[in-house]
Amino acid sequence: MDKGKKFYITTPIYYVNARPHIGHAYTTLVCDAVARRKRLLGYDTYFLTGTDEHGQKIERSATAAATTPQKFADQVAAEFRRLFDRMNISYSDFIRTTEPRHKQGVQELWKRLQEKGFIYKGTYTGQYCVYDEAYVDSAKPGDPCPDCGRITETVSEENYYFKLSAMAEQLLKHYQQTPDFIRPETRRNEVIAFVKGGLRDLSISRSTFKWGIPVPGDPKHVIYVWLDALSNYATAVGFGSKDKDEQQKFERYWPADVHMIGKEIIRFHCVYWPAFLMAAELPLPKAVIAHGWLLFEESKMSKSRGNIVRAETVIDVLGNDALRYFLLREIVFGQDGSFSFDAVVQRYNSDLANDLGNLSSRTLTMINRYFGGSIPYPSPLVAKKSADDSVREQAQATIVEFSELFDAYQFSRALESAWALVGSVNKYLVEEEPWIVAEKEGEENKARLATILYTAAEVLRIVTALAHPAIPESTAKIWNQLGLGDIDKFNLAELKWGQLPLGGKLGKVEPVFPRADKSAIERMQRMEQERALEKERTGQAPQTESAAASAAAQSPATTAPAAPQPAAVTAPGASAPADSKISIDDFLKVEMRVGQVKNAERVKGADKLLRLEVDIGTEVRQVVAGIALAYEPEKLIGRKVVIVANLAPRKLRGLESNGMIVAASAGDQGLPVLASFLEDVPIGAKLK
Ligand code: ME8
Repeated sequence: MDKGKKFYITTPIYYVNARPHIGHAYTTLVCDAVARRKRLLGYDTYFLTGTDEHGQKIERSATAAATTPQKFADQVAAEFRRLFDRMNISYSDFIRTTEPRHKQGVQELWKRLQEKGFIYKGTYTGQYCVYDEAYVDSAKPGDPCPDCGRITETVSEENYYFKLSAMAEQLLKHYQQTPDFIRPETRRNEVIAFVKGGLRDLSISRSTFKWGIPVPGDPKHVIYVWLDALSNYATAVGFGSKDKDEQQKFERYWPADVHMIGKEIIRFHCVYWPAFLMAAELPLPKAVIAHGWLLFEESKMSKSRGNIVRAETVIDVLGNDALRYFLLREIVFGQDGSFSFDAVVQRYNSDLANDLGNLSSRTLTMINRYFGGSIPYPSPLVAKKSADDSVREQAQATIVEFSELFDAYQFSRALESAWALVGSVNKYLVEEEPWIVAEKEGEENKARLATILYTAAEVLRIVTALAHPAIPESTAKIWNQLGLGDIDKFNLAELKWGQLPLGGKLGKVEPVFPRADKSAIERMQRMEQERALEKERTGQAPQTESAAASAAAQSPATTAPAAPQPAAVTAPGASAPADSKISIDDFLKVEMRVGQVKNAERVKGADKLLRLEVDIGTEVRQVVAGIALAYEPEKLIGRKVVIVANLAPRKLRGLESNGMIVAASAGDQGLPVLASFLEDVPIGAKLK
């Protein structure tokens, strides 16, 4: 390995208030693909991911889950790590912001900022969005956060401030001089406009809660969670450490080459972070690359919206590479893109099972059958055709094109170009009909057969090498079947036509991409549904104030605690921890009404779900409820129920659910028991 070439790439560190979903998996697997390619190209690659564990949001989440913030963080951080291991993510390091190495580094950064005169004390009175852990200078009391829409909270406290206003010019100069610092261009323009609009000093400490890193010399204050979190990129590679090896590590890897993030956290990464680094006189990262959002059912996949899909669901049914290929090929990197189970299965079948899978299995099977499993010698002179040359030329061009596109983060187009080559060679095989040539006698035919199969195998090798960072597991298998050993030892920088060892013995040939049938889609949908209901029933999920609210909002299942708990019915992002009291105003936000079931039927393919039509006086609502294990649909018709009427609608199994039926959870299995009245109550009556 060339020690001179290093590459340091990071994912955001993920909040531990939410369990991982495909959105988190997306950023991480994109970074993984980039890191894998860099490693194959000979770069000394450091790939960092981890979890963001401090702050008011996490403290409240822990309180709501009746546990300590540390235990809470331990549990969710372990879930992230398990998922990334399961996804075969090749991270070099997983940092947790509660680790001593990180705390020490953050305090060191604080001291430097202080020494250089960038920190002062003042009083902050204004609005704060706990969900985004962000100050909202533009908001008045009661206003929603402009980013997430949740109601901001008024805070008034003596804080430490960072002189962000002093950095504007230096930042603008940097954006100007380093056009590649923020990518893509649209995001760069957004950031420039934001900074040109004027920067106010930033409050960088909080004193009204405890869960954070203490301010050096003033432990009544904890360091603002974004200053804490952003520093992870430096502390993970040794910033602030007293250990010599760690210091050398920092020298070696800092600055990061790429911070990969979702577009919603661009301001923190492109304004605050470089400002902190400039003030501390540390080198800036080379690039911040912001991708778009994965959408599900047309809105951003996020826990608070309740429209998440877990990566495990796709992995369980179709494998890691199916998920990776889909996300890299289908989503235009940088833009928002929709996720759907149908589309994953379609892509998997067409590109992997059909195109690459067929190329691999028929080429290798024929080499086994006609050449005893040894790579045949292409005849340089006898029985050549121009079709052979065109395939070779396309392969050579693809190596260049793929590399340029992939290195420019245009994963979809890079894969498209590799698959165009696969398409060409599949067509070549159909036209050259090696299976017919094999039946003909004579040396010339034998030579022709050798050339055709060599050409196909060489394309297979080239595509396998190029696609390895994107779909590492299946390409490692194909590489092995080609008899080439460990693909991770291959030097991708030297990839060119003609490296397939002539006479080389194939490995054991087996299908790599079994076709997925229609039931795959149903299985994934069912798994998602069941996992959501299961978590809700067993309460295994770490419940945050917004988690609890979104659990109520998200799922029509009524196997949740008996009646809506106060914490479960505050709006997402609302501030009441479960063990504290809520005001009557909070309670009144929940609109509960008496409804009458007009119609009820089972939801096809979902054991636990019923589709109900419920008359609530002013209208008839469709509600999808997880009560099928306890109630026969026919017996519900005419029954009066209690419905939470002002929940955001949610789709389940393609059906929109408009509200939640209130039920107790009873017995060992937590079966639902519908709330009801002894006296007769009119339809539409409000509960209060
Ligand atoms: O923001 N589509 O953490 P977070 C695409 N702790 N990517 C998505 C996504 C979606 N629907 N949902 C999440 C934080 N992501 C802070 C970061 S860094 C110093 C601190 C990905 O748990 C995407 O990368 O909210 C996004 O930026 C990140 O998860 C947000 O994770």
